[in-house]
This record gives sequence, structure tokens and C-alpha cells, in this order.
Amino acid sequence: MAHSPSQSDGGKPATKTQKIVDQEVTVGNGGEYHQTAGENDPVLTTAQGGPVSDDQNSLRIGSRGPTAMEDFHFREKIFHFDHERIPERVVHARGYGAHGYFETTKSLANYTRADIFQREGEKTPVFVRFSTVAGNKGSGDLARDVRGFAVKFYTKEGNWDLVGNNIPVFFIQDAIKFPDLIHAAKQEPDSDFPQAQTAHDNFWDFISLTPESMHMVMWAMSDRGIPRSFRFMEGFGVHTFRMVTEDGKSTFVKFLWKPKLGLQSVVWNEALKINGADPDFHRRDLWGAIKSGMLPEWELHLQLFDEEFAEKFEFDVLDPTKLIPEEDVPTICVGRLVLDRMPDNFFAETEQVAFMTQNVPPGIDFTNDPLLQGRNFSYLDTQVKRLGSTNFSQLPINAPKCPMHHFQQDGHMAFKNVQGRANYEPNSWDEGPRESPQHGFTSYNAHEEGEKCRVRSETFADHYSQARQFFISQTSTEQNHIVDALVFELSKVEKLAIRKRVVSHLLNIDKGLAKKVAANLGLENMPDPAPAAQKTRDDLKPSDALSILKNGPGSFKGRKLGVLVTDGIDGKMFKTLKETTEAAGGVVEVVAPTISGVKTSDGETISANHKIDGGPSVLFDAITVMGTPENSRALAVEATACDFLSDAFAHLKFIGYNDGAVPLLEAAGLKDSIKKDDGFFAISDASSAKTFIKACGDLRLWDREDKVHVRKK
Ligand code: HDD
Repeated sequence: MAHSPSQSDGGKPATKTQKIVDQEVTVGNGGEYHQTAGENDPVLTTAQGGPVSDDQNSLRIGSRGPTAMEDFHFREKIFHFDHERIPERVVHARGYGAHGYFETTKSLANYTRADIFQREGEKTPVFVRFSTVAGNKGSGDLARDVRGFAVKFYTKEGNWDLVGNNIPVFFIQDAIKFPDLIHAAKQEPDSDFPQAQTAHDNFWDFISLTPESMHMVMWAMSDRGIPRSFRFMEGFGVHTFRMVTEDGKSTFVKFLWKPKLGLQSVVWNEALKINGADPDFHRRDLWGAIKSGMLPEWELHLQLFDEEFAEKFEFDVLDPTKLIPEEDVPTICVGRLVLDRMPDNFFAETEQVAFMTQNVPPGIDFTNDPLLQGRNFSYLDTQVKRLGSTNFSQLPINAPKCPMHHFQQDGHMAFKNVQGRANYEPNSWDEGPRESPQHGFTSYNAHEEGEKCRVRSETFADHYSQARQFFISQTSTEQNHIVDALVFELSKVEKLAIRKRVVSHLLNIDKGLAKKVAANLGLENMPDPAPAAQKTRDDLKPSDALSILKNGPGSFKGRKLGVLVTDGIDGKMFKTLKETTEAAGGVVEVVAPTISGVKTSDGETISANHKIDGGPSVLFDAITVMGTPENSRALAVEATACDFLSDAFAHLKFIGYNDGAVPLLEAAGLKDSIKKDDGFFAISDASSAKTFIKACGDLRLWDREDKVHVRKK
């Protein structure tokens, strides 16, 4: 019986780290379990610090009587629980973040006075949050969607937030359209579905009535919309910003993040299945990589250009639906971003982090991009709504790491306030901070004048040329995936008129694309091309930087091999395969008939990471199956074991196998493929294991796609 009050520590908050250990528990009269504090354990307290004697039973009058109102511990506990949720972000609700640092590798002193870019080798702490856009906080990671890529640099001159996406252009040109775009993309308001997907009438209705969105639609429908993980995707600041020097010289700049591990996406059928098998796939990937010391890294690249280039460039650099091809303005690498620490607490850090585009240090400035101007208005507002107080900037994750002195005071939850008498300036008390014309932020001295008007600049009117340029820059595999994605999404659209209207825009991008989409939708009559303000240019050259497959890794580094095993396999061969994978920078996870693993022919145990029905092959970049003939035959009865193999084949993965696993491959319908398909590798020794892992560096056997997927030409 353990109903006696716990030992008090004087009401001080517990400081000892909690560990999961085999604790002794005692069972109370009613059968409930009690874990009572020992001599050195922290004592459970109320939020007021009062030690708690019993956390299993509320105070009541008689063992079967009503609960007493004076039970302050019960009241406080339930009250706090009732208030745990804060509003989720109106967009980018689902996200995951990590801490790290940015290291400047090239001084930009000639371009900007921003302190962060002055000294090579300087490290600046950062917090990065990745996200999907449309889905709610609890939605799946593999939704087809744009990914947010938001970086908070805690610079010595205040926080700089570069709030970007994994796509370098945006759907709309003017922030006033943002609520419409988001309303249309999210769940429909009457049914509240579908969530976390744009495959519905409202989205495509809006898109087809908003031709400026066509360029970004091409990106979102490409494999960029289903990244393999955050670690394998690019990030873009999207807008044109300015860098400004001490003496007021301005240079335009675009910001690009390039992942050191190369680009990689999944295939669509795989994405659908990952969402079921592991909705936290991207979260788990980032967590696992950082916890195991495989620190994700990106290079920061800049495109720097002047007014003269901006004048002669064929599109307006203020138009956020356009990019500047790297062939026109090559990028320069100026730093590296390394993520090395997961938050201690998701809510305190990842949920409460408040990014704001208007957070820029001296030396970085805005341009008149109308989307950026609107964003600068929106982000501050949203943080107050979400975090509940103007003092959100005092939260540790949001507070600058440089000294801060101002006269802002009070408000809800203020825990840092002015000290001393002076809470205004100027004052004659000789107290408090003073403005600094030398060090403070000054806006670029742009000359602005014009009539008040609600118009879109004529220079923003070409909506199709860069959409076409993106399409023709893709490999034929990638072009096919764009066709498939459009056909998938439009097949979920119920109104024929909307489907046709989308195709009418595709006609302005590429006739072949429009024809394939129409054929695979079964459209009987091709619509006329949508009326266009400007004719599509066909003189823009393909840009290799726009393709994922042309920027793949060429190695298996950072990737995962799933090995399906049965009892009785050769333990040495398994070890060799594991070591070969790890030597290439990859990771092996074992999938077995039971979670306790399998016994090798030598009687050793190989422990499992997944039981077969919880570890489908969609969770891995490549797979191997190792078995004995007898145990493979026995496992062939298990449908999920056959799915493991047939899915890996359908998802174009490389498949390693030993002789003993052949009965299982045959049961999965892959008998002929073992001999004919270039993606199968018999593994029998160190050399064949090496050959297999080397081939896995190509990630997929794209040539197989035509054999597993029907698409009308
Ligand atoms: Fe935004 C969040 C990126 C246009 C209004 N946005 C948000 C986040 C990212 C972006 C990555 C999540 C930040 C985080 O992880 O907390 N947004 C973009 C990009 C845009 C863009 C790259 C176009 C280039 N956004 C945009 C417009 C508006 C907003 C035009 C409104 C006028 N965005 C918001 C917001 C959010 C937000 C409502 C929701 C949660 C938040 O800010 O903190 O203010």
C-alpha cells in the first residue's frame, strides 16, 4: 500500500532528468498502480510547487462518493490539460524542426554589411522548420504538397528569418490572393475533406481560373511535391531580396539551399502507401539521421545580380512566379547549414517557433515584390494569434541570442521587463538604450513614386513560358511523372469543365503534355487553349538545375536498405552486406517474421527493426531478401512478405537476394524478372554485395517503369 504522502523537497521544481527504468510499483486498494518517490527521486508537485501525495485518485467523499471541489490538484491538472492546444498554423501546420548552425564560407563584405556574411568560418546558430503547406497538424508527411523550408538565423545583429519553400516560385503574384489560394487548397468547407491534398474540385477550380499559378503547378505536380525526406530537397527564398553595403550600394539576391546528399523523391504510389505505413516518415528520417550522427547539410547558394541584369532579364525579377535560371545567373556558394540537434521538446521549440519574413538584419533588405510586401504584413499578425501574446518574442526559441534593449513592456506573459526608471526615450535619466544611426537598420534608399492604383504590372503577364521551360528541362521519366500527377489529381475532380479548363492551360505550356493528360483522362474533345495575355515563348533553353534526376546523389550515402530475413540464413553474409552498406554511408534495417528477429545458421540472433507487416518496403530506398528455401516457402504464405517484394519491384527499387530467397520472389510473381530485369542482384559474397550497393546509388531503375505502369501516349 502506498497511500502515504511522498517525501517533500520543499516544493522546489524537480530538476532530475526522468528516465525510463524498471521501477518498483505498488498496487493500491482499488487495483491502481503507484510509483512513489524514493530518497533521490524528484517529487511530483502541482504547478504551484506543492508536493503531491496521490496522483491516481481524486479527492472524494467516501470511496464511492462525489468528488470534492476543494481538490486543487485535480482542478489544476484538468484545467491545464484543457488548455494544452494552441491554434495550429493556418498554413504549414504540420512541421518538424531541428537546431544547427550556419557557417559562412565566403565573405560577402563587398555586397552587404550584414554581420553574418563578413567573416569566413563564422558560425551562427540556427533553427530550421520543414513543413507541408495544406495538411493539418496531424496529417501524413507524404502528401503531394510544397514543403516549407524556414530558417531562423540567430545573428549578432538580431534574428534573420529566411522563410522559404522547396520550390523557387509561388502560385500567386499578389499577397491579396493568398487567403483564396489557401481556402481553395485546404479541405472544402462543407465536408471538411479532403485534407492534406489538392486533388479536389476547389483547388483545381481556383488554379484553372488563376493562370499565374501554372508555373508552380508544374513544380508541385513534379516529384518535387513528394520528397524522399527533408534531407534530400532544395530550399529557396523565392523572392528577390537586396543586399546592401555600408555605403548604401544595393545588389539583388536570390537565396538557394542545396542538399549535400543530392536530390531524391519517392514515386507516387509509394507516397500513398508511406502515408499509411508511417505518416511520420519525414519526421522519423530527420530524427534518426541527427540522433545517429548523420548530420544533414545544405550549401547556401546565392544568385547575385544588378539593376542592369534585372532590366534586361526577360521576366520581372519582382514577380514571384518566375525564377532566374542558374544558366543565366550562376550561383555562388557562400556557406553551409548543418543540423546537429533535435529539440528537447517539440511544443516549446518546433510548435512555438515564430518565423517572420520581416526579420532581416542590417544589410539585407526587401524589394517591391508584392507577395513579399504582403508577407511582411502577415507573419507578425499570425504569431500573436497563434502564440497568444505580443511577448512571443520572449520565448527562448524566438528570442535573439544577441543583446536586446528596448522599451516595450508588459502585456500577457511578460517575463522580461524594463529595469530601472526609464521606460521611454529620449529621457534625461541617463538610462536605457539609444538609437544608433551607425549600427542600426537602414532601408535601401530606393526612389519610389507613382499613382495610387490597383493594377498588376504588364511585366508580370507571361504565365506560361517558364512553366514550359520547367517542363522541357525534365528527363522523360520526370515528364511522365508530371503527366501522371496531373491525371491523378484531375481524376479526383468531379466537374468535367474544371478538368478541361486545366487542360486548356496545359496547351499553352506544351502540346504533348496536354495531349497525354487529355488522353489519360479520357477527354473526348480537346479544349481550345486558354486565352493568354502573352504568347508562350519557345526560345527559353532547358535548365538542368530544374531536374531532380539530373541532380541525384550517385551514391547510397544517407539512404536505407531494408533486409527481409528468415531463420537459418548465413549470418556472415548478412554481416558483410551490412558492413558494405554502412561503408557506403547507408543504413540497414532488418525486417523479420517476428520482432524478436531470426536465428542464423550458426545459431546467432539477428534482431529485427520491424515485423514484416509493420515494415513494408516503401520505408526503404532499396531492399534485399535473404532466406533459406524452406523458410522462404513458409514465408510466402504471408501476403505482406510478398507485398514487400512486389511493391519494391513496382516502385522501381534495386533488389538484392540470395539463392534461398528465390521461392519467396517467385511467390511474389517475380520469377521471370529475376533473370530479365537489371535491378536484381544475386548476393553471395563481399564483391557482389559491393556491386549491389553501388548500383543502389542510382536509387531507382527508371527503365522498369513502363513494365509496371500503363500510360497512354
Ligand atoms: Fe507563408 C507560414 C513560406 C507566402 C502567410 N509560410 C509559412 C511557413 C513557410 C512559408 C515555410 C511556415 C513557417 C514555419 O515553419 O513556422 N509563404 C511561404 C513562402 C511564400 C509564402 C515561400 C511565398 C513565396 N505566406 C505567404 C503569403 C502569406 C503567407 C503570401 C500571406 C499574405 N505563411 C503565412 C502565415 C504563416 C505562414 C499565415 C502561417 C503560420 C506562420 O505564418 O507562422 O503568416
